[in-house]
Amino acid sequence: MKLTKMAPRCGVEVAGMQLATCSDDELEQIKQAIYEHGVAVFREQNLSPDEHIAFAKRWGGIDINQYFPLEESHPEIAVVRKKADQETNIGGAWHTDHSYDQIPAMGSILVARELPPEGGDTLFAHMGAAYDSLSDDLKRQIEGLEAFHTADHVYKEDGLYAQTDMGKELRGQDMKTGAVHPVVIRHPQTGRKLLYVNGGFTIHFVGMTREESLPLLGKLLDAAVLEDNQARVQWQPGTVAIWDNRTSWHNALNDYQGHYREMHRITLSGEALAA
Ligand SMILES: O=C(O)CCC(=O)C(=O)O
Ligand SMILES: [Fe+2]
Repeated sequence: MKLTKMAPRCGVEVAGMQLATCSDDELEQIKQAIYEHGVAVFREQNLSPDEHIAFAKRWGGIDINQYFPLEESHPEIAVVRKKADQETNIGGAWHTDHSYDQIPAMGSILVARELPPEGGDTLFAHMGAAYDSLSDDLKRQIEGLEAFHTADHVYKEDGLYAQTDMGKELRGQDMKTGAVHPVVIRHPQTGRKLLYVNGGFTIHFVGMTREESLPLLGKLLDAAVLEDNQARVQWQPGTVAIWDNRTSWHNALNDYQGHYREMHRITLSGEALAA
């Protein structure tokens, strides 16, 4: 097994191993690499849906996504699909998954099933590098601060997705979500300080209105997506990416209009987050 960094501050490419048959020792090494680098890419895996689920179960619990369509014969698998005649994609802005849950998902195992001829890459950004890049003054301002996260404005009946041609595909319009997390968390395994606010689901800081929060939130979001802290996953048939929602954010590029793209996602359970 060989690990190679994808970019100076984010991501790692893992060669010389098959997820379907890896040893416990290899699994442990992969876990640590993902906790540390935020995302790992594995090529030429050709995981069947059953192998996808079996591997996820070796990692830990599976969280069923409440919004995306599920794979009919394997309901543990969410289908992240954009049809050729759809304009909107899933996850096409910087975000981290499930931060609106009190116990957010640890991460996801995303398998490429059908790719457009070109484009459809996914960008990742490292939230430890993002935190490190903040000025001392900003770090002081957010010390001890907490923020409120929800997904209701995104998925509800008249929410952001409902106003697009993705609206009909999604479930869970009547779900109510909301969670408070520290703005700076410590990674549960590595102990590294990570910025934990995102543009998709973070609404306001605790004790401040949305309007009062926006200037500071904007500064943090700008710092979070500095290009120096990013890595880009270019998918190929057989590619699998596994990411850590605490260490990284992601952004699915929507630059393949007129083409079909389908990914299979299993969401891994996480733990409560603390400063
Ligand atoms: O399609 C992708 O590359 C990622 C979409 C996304 O945001 C997700 O599956 O969580
Ligand atoms: Fe996502």
